[in-house]
Amino acid sequence: MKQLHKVTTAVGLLLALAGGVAHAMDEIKIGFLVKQAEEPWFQDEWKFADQAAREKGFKLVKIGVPNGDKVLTAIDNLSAQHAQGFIICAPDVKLGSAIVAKAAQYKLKVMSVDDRLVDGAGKPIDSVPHMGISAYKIGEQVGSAMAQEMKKRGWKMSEVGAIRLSFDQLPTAKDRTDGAMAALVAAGFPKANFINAPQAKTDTENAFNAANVAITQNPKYKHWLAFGLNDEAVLGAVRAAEGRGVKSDSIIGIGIGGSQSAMNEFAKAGKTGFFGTVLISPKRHGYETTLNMYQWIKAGKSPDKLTLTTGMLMTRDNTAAVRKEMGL
Ligand code: FCA
Repeated sequence: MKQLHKVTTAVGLLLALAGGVAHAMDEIKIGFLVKQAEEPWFQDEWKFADQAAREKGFKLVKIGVPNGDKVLTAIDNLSAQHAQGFIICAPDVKLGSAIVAKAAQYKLKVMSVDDRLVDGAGKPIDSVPHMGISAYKIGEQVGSAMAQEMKKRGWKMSEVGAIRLSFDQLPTAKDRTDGAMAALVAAGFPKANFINAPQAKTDTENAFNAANVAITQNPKYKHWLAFGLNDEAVLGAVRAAEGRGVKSDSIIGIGIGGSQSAMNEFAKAGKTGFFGTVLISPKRHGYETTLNMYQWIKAGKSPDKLTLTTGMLMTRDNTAAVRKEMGL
């Protein structure tokens, strides 16, 4: 009898364990991989992705992937943890084919966010659903807003240098700055007054260094414009201008993003050269992409192939209203 009891207990234990394993395998697990985890934009994306996970009861695995090695290890880890899919903003869009191959090897679904993956020939990989921003159009919003503010301040355009913080190896970055230049030119800004300032990486420090060179080499300008792919780029340029003695009313910097980096700047007691930003939606990019992935895994409903989100100009005068209108 005692023996039989032991056996039934052991069998019961085994069944419970097997059930637990089966449950862990059934559980929906989604990775969210971002290239620059320290950047407030990506923190916000993660925050909204977490919200989706809480609401739907799935597990979200957040991993920072600052380089190609980290990307490949992260995908290995996701597979080992029995995840079924992941969303990625890659540190280099040219990793596209490698990412797609690795995901296929493990039967993981993959979606990209912000930066669209490209193949060996530099062509966007259509088979990977993507959510990005309408880069050129948002760039035009930046350029038009600069032109308008420049006119309001009564600047002579011939005396203004426009620093283009560039990161042309990333298509969305190039489209953003191209859009800004086109809008400025359309408003009568002289093409010769653009100064290209290439960034080695898309963060404030690299933008600072690039802008510093641009300003030092162009002492003839009285006033400055600064634009780039994100708020960090423009903040770098604004800090560099301050360092070179440019007063805040002699520079108009307009970024793209609108997360904490911009909010901190607007919260400062005195106005700085960071005049505004085009607010984009971390909620759509974090919450919606994750939810799309969840429905893809759970119900086989594949996400739209391409979604491009819009933005709204935000300055220190209308921060609360614009954030509200964007649902933030
Ligand atoms: C790119 C930029 C980020 C953010 C995002 C929407 O990934 O590097 O700063 O602007 O697009």
